[in-house]
Amino acid sequence: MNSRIYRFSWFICLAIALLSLSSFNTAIAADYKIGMEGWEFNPAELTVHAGDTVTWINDDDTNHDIAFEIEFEGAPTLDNPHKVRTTKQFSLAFDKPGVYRYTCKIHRDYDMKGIIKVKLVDK
Ligand SMILES: [Cu+2]
Repeated sequence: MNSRIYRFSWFICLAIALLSLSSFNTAIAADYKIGMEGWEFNPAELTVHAGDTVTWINDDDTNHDIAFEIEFEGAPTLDNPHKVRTTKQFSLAFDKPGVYRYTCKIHRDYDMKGIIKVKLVDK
């Protein structure tokens, strides 16, 4: 075999290997942001992958909180909401697939609520 062709095909193999590695890395974990603005969560519905992190940012000039309807590790619940003061933020990692409904307990009567859907990571 012509040695130049041999070296070129080896280079192509290496390039493909590096490309697949880098796309694998970007699939490991992502950080999503949800605004708290005008007494609404934006987006109100968000789909992430297991292992991703969601950060809520309070852009309102009033305090909000976050309370999940079911208990899971690290999550504030209806009995113990996490207050997110104006200009502050709160982050939570979602490790298990499922549907996670939450509300701002302070403004629950104003329908301030959201859903996080967590999917399995595609392999
Ligand atoms: Cu609120």
